[in-house]
Amino acid sequence: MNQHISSVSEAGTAKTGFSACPHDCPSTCALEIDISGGRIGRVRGSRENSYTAGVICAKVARYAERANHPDRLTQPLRRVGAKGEGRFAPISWDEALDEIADRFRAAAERLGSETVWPYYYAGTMGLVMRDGINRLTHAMGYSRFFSSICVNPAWSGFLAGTGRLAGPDPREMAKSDLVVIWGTNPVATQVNVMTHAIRARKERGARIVVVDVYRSPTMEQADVPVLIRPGTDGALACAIMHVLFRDDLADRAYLAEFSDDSAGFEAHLQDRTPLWAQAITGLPAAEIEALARLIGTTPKTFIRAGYGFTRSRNGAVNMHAVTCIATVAGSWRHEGGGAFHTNGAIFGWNKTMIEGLDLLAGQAGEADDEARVARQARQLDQSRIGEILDGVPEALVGGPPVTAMLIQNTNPVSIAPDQQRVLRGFAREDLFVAVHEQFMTETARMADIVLPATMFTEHDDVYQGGGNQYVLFGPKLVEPPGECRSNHEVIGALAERLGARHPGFAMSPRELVDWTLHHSGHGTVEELEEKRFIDVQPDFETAHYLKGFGWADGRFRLRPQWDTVPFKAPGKFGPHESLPEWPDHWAVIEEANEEFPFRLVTAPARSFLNSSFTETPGSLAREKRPELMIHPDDAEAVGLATGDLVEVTSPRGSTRLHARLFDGLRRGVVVAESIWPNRSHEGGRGINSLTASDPVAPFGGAALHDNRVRLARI
Ligand SMILES: Nc1nc2c(c(=O)[nH]1)N[C@H]1C(S)=C(S)[C@@H](COP(=O)(O)OP(=O)(O)OC[C@H]3O[C@@H](n4cnc5c(=O)[nH]c(N)nc54)[C@H](O)[C@@H]3O)O[C@H]1N2
Ligand SMILES: Nc1nc2c(c(=O)[nH]1)N[C@H]1C(S)=C(S)[C@@H](COP(=O)(O)OP(=O)(O)OC[C@H]3O[C@@H](n4cnc5c(=O)[nH]c(N)nc54)[C@H](O)[C@@H]3O)O[C@H]1N2
Ligand code: SF4
Ligand SMILES: [Mo]
Repeated sequence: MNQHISSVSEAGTAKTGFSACPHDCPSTCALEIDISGGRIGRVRGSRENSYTAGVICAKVARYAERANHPDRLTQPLRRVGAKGEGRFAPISWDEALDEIADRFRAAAERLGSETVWPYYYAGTMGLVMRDGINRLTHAMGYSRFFSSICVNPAWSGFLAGTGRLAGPDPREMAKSDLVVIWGTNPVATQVNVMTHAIRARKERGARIVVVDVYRSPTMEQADVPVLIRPGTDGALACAIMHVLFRDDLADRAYLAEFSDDSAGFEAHLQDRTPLWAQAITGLPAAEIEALARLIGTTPKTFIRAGYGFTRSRNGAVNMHAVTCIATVAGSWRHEGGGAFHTNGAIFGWNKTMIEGLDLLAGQAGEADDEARVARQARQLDQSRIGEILDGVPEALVGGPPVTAMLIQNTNPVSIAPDQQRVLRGFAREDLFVAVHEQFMTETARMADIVLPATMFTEHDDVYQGGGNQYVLFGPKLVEPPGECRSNHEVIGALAERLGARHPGFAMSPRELVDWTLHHSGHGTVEELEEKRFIDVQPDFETAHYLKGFGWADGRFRLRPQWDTVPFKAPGKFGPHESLPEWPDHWAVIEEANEEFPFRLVTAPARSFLNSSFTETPGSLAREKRPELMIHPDDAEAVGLATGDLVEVTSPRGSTRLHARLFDGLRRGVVVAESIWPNRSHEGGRGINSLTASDPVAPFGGAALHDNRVRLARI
C-alpha cells in the first residue's frame, strides 16, 4: 500500500509534485517533479511505481527545457501574412474564439456540418484533454475522426489471434528466461521495457533477442540480434513455427485445447522452411533454426511485440503471425511467458462524458431521430489528410470538401504521410484552420488562428499505461505561462459560442476525471490522487488466457477471421480481399525495383518523440542533423561517403539527408531516424515527403516504414 501522499509534498521551500508522463509513449511513466518559484525543475521516475521503477527517458528528465522554453506560445495569434509565411499578430481570446465560431458556422451553413473536421491526436495522452474534442464533433455533427496513424495494424493484428487486446503482466518480463523484443526499439521509444528485460538477464540469466531491421540501440544490447529486411516478419515467424512443428517443439497438448486448427496450420507451414524465409528476410537459415530452437526449448519465452514492424502494408498480418508463435510454443501457459503488445482492454473506460458518445447513441428524451442521425457524420481518415485536403472524392467518402478545421495535440504538416500533398492542402485559400499548440509547429505556421495551450503540469487529467497496467493521475501543479488555456477550456468556449449542448462541456477537468473513473470502476478522483496510480492488472489466469481467449469458443485463431476481429473502423481498407488465409509472407509491401532500388524505414529518433522535443536544445544537440544510414557496400555502389548530402526519392516525392555509413543493416535497406522538422532537412522537405497514405489492410493505418526509394549524391 502507498502511504498517503497528495499531489504535492513540501519540504521547506522545495516541493515535489506527482504526475504521469503525458506523451505518446507506451511506458506512461509515473513522475516526481521538482517545483520552485512556480516553475517545474528536474523530473524523476517514481520508484514506488513498479513499472516505472525509478527510470525515465532523458528527454522527460529534462522537461524543464520544454515547459519553460522561451518559444512557448503564450497568447492567441491571427495570421497577418500569406498562408504559411509565419507572420502573426496577437489578438484576445474572445476575438480568437469568436472568429473560429463564426468561420465554423459560416462553413457549415454553406456546405453542411461535415465540412468542419476537428483533428487531433496523442500529443497528450490525458483522456480529458486528448479525447474531449470528440464531444464537440459529436454535438455539432462535424466530420468524425477516424484515428489510424499509429495503432491500427498492430492492434488489429494482435486481436486477430487473441480476440482481446491484453496479455501477460508486462512486469513478468523480469521473470522470463527468454525475452524476445520484436519490432520495437525500447531503448529509444519505451525505456522501461529494458528495465524489466535486463532485470531478467541479471537475476535469472535470461537471454534477450531483438528482431529489427537495423542495429538499433536496443539491438546493441541483445544477446541474440536478429537482423531482417523490412516487412518480412511474417516469413520469419512462419519459419520459426515450421521448425517448432518439425522438431516436435510445438506444444501439441496446448494447441489441441486452446487453438482453432493446428493440424491445418502445420500443413500450411510444411513449405515455410528456414531456407524459404532466408530468401525473404535476408536472415541466414541457420540463425532461424537456432532462434526457433531457443524459443522451443524455453518455456518462459516472453514476446514483447512493438509497433515498428506493423508499419508496413502487411503489418497486421505480421503482428498476427508473431503472436501465433506464443501459441504454437505454448508460452502463454507459463509465468514469464506469452506475447504482450498493449493493455488497451484491461481499463474498461467509459468515455461517454468525455467524448459525448451518448450524442451518437441518442439522448434520453430526444424525440427527434433526425437530429441524432445528423450527428452520425462521416468518418475521415487521419492518415489520409493529404488526399482529404486535396479533395480526393474517395477519401472524402463522397461528402463535401473540408473547409474548416480545429487541430489539437498533433502536427500533421511534419508527421503525416504524403507531406507535399498535405502542405498543398493546408495552403488552400478556402480552408480555415485553427491550431491549438504549445509551440509554433510547422502545422501552426499554416494556420489562420493559433491558440496557446497548457502543458500537462498546468491542467488536471487522467492517464493509462499502454505498455503497463496502471491508471495514473496528473494534477495541475503550476500556473500556465501567459494566456495559455487547456484543450478542455477551448472546447467548452467554442461549444458555448456554437450552441453545442452536452453536460460534459460545463464540467471541470477534475469532475470529468471523477465521472470517468467512477463509471469505469476505478473509484474516485480523490482516491486516485491519494494513491497517485492504481494497478488494474487482471489475475494470472485471465491475463494468460488460461480461461480461454477472447472468442466465444475460447480458442486462439491461428487462421484469422478478419471479418469478426473486434476492431472499430468505418469499413475495410487496402487490398483486404486478398488477405492470406494463414500467417504468411504477404507480398503486398512496396518492394524495391529497378527505379527505386532501396527500402527505407523512418524509425523514431531517441531524443525526439514524433515531432515533439525537436524544439529543445538538449534533444537537438544529441540528434545533430537528419541522417540516412546506409550499408558501406551500398554506399560504395552509389558513390556515397559519410557526410555526403543525398537526395532520397520515393514514388511520392523527395527529401535530403546526410549519409552515414553503417554496417548494421541488410544490403538494400536504409534507415532515417526521425521525425525532424521539415526545415531541418536541406531544401525544407521533410521525411514524410517520402511516405505514403494508402491504407494498410484491413483496418487502415499508414505504412510509414514501407517505402521504396532511390538515392543520388548531390
Ligand atoms: N524517442 C522516441 N520515443 C517514442 C517515439 C519517438 O518518436 N521517439 N514515438 C512514440 C510513439 S507515437 C510510438 S507509437 C512508439 C512506437 O515505438 P515502437 O514500438 O518502438 O515502434 P516504431 O517506433 O515505429 O519502430 C520501432 C522499431 O521498429 C523497427 N522496424 C521498422 N520496420 C520493421 C520491420 O519491418 N520489422 C522489424 N522487425 N522491425 C522494424 C525500426 O527499425 C525501429 O527500430 O514510440 C513512442 N516513443
Ligand atoms: N515518417 C514517420 N512518420 C510518423 C511516424 C514514424 O515513425 N515515421 N510515427 C507516427 C506515429 S506512431 C504517430 S503516433 C504520429 C504522431 O504525431 P503527432 O501526433 O503529431 O505527435 P507529436 O509530434 O508528438 O505532436 C504532438 C503535438 O501536440 C502538442 N501538444 C502536446 N500536448 C498538448 C496539449 O495538451 N494541448 C495541445 N493543444 N497540444 C498539445 C505538442 O506540442 C506537439 O506539437 O506520427 C506518425 N508519423
Ligand atoms: S519513457 Fe516514455 S512515458 Fe517514460 S518519461 Fe519518457 S516519454 Fe514519458
Ligand atoms: Mo504512435
